[in-house]
Amino acid sequence: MHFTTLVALALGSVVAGQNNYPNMPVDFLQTTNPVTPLPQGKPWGGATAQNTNPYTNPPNTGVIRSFDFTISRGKISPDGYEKNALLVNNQFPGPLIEANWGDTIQVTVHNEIVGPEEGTALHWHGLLQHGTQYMDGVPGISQCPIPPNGTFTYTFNADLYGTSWWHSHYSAQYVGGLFGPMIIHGPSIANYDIDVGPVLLTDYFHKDYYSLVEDVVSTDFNKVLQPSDNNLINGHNNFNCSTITLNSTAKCTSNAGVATFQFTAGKTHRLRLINAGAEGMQKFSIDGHNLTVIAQDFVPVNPYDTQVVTLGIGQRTDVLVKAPAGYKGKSFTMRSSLAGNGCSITIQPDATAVVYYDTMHTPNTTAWPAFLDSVAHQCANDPISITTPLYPMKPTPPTTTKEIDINFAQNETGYWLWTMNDVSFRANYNDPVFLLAATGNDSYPMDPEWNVYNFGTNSSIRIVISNPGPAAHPMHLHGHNFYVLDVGTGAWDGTTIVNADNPQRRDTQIVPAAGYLVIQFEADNPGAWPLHCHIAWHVSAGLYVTVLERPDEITATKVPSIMAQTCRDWSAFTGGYVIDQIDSGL
Ligand SMILES: *[C@@H]1O[C@H](CO)[C@@H](O)[C@H](O)[C@H]1NC(C)=O
Ligand SMILES: *[C@@H]1O[C@H](CO)[C@@H](O)[C@H](O)[C@H]1NC(C)=O
Ligand SMILES: *[C@@H]1O[C@H](CO)[C@@H](O)[C@H](O)[C@H]1NC(C)=O
Ligand SMILES: *[C@@H]1O[C@H](CO)[C@@H](O)[C@H](O)[C@H]1NC(C)=O
Ligand SMILES: *[C@@H]1O[C@H](CO)[C@@H](O)[C@H](O)[C@H]1NC(C)=O
Ligand SMILES: *[C@@H]1O[C@H](CO)[C@@H](O)[C@H](O)[C@H]1NC(C)=O
Ligand SMILES: *[C@@H]1O[C@H](CO)[C@@H](O)[C@H](O)[C@H]1NC(C)=O
Ligand SMILES: *[C@@H]1O[C@H](CO)[C@@H](O)[C@H](O)[C@H]1NC(C)=O
Ligand SMILES: [Cu+2]
Repeated sequence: MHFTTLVALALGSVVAGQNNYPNMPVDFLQTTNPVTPLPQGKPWGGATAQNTNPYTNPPNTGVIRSFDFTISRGKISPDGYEKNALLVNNQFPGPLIEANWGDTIQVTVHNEIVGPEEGTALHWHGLLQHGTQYMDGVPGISQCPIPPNGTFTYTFNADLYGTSWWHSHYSAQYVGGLFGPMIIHGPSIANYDIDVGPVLLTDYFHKDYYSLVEDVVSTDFNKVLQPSDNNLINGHNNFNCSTITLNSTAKCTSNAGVATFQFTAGKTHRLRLINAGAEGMQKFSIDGHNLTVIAQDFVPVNPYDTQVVTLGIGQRTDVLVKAPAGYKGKSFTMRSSLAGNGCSITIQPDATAVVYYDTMHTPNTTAWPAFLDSVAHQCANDPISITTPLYPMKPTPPTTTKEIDINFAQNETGYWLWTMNDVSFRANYNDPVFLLAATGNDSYPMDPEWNVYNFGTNSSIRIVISNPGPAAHPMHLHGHNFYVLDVGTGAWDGTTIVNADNPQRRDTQIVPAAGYLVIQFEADNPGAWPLHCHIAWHVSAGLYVTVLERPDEITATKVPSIMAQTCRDWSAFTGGYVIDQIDSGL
């Protein structure tokens, strides 16, 4: 046994925590403060969130933001329990990527994963990758994996602005630690004084990701449901080591510490909430403070007030927090809890952090009743009727409508798998769908397991997702912000469009249990775009389709030779090494 005495474990205890992502570096401009324009500053000129279509007019600054990512194995103990992880530059969570709208982001990735070796690929969640799909980072779709000892440089435009994250899309590697926040500064969407930066909300597992995937993709139904062990805010939370059995080599410390955030009384703060977790739906709140929602995913919205924000995995919500002048000297509990009511599977659902003014001390504040109620009962996003994007867009009738049903069943060899229209997806890392399409090879064998939906030259695509089962799913589409036309329980009535003149747009939306989700998007981005559940275990077990959009125009993409070279390198690696692809691959 090895664990230290339990001190300061009570809710809201203040121990040696920290925020990994303090306020923005100075070379990134606060758009709310008038400053002397610099070459890299305010490149969007007179563009505002209200007057500029973000999908047709991204600026081009000519500025390159370079990052160097070395991926390796390492040990971490963010909640006091030591475990093996996959890390970028030995950091957990991974480094912040930060740029201005219109900059070019360049990330050079070195795959130094050994013991055992694994391929990898990094995805930049929510960016459109218009004309650069080969940089989308999805193995078996947009690239071959980066082989062990390989180096690959991602180069892409910061084509939308706001809050997001990057993560590995290779199996469930990101659950093992390969993820981090991404901030793209753009035109002002609201007035605030202080950008507090990213607030990562992540359910947390003590087992390594690989053994979790082995359990989750299983013939044994009892293994499919793997509870998370803890919940973290910016990679911190306390854990009570006495609640688990520890062997002689295990290391566990009970008072690891919580994240802390310094606020200024009388000022308005911007928090960038990100659910970068594996399985759980997060409910976020700060005792004694109201939240004003100003953006959902990469879409600025007309502000609305709330005391609790719901985030499915992959979703982001930017909130403003106005700090009353009278809060000087006080401390408050920040909370993120995994939604109950069958919505998340967890042993320890509650993450806390401390919001303090001037001097930090142990908060003794109580949660909003609305927060407790939402944690207990609301297994869905806020009603979409509440939100309208700042830049209004009205969808036209679609040229095609596809219905897709989600299901969960055993395949012929007894594995419990998720299906979309009865097919459980499985990637072929050696034959990325987009790269095949880009070579104009329309004779390639379209493996039914790739679950490709060819939408031809359709200009507007509607997808009606039916989810009869008992689990909610955060559905994410690459390459687009989709319109959310309707969402709810039961079946869609076939006509209702909520806020028809300006429906919600975002890149991830929760389809509730025993419910439906109707999305629509313009086919303005030729490519082979993943549409999948962002619960790591569900996409591992096949809850995935590829939207093949304007395949005739994909051939115009000038694919750099590094893509073919990476496939040759991957093929050379797999030639001498049998890849144990224990899941769908994504
Ligand atoms: C990667 O490099 C290490 C150290 O140089 C070497 O031991 C290993 O065999 C290499 N792996 C591959 C797949 O080339
Ligand atoms: C930690 O867990 C043990 C065992 O369940 C329990 O007895 C103890 O009260 C817990 N400590 C705290 C501070 O919650
Ligand atoms: C002890 O626990 C640690 C961490 O959970 C694990 O990595 C290790 O394999 C275990 N050792 C034994 C002998 O079971
Ligand atoms: C929160 O909002 C309510 C309703 O608008 C208001 O009465 C209250 O004063 C606000 N509280 C704080 C701390 O801003
Ligand atoms: C916390 O506040 C409650 C009432 O608000 C009070 O009863 C309790 O004594 C306080 N606890 C501490 C440790 O200050
Ligand atoms: C069932 O799924 C498992 C896990 O993906 C796979 O290994 C197996 O080949 C599948 N069986 C059949 C008959 O497709
Ligand atoms: C098309 O791709 C398939 C699968 O990689 C390959 O077998 C076939 O030779 C290709 N056809 C042409 C004409 O390149
Ligand atoms: C539109 O998409 C449907 C699939 O939903 C497809 O069958 C049809 O061929 C497409 N139409 C055109 C003109 O490409
Ligand atoms: Cu799911």
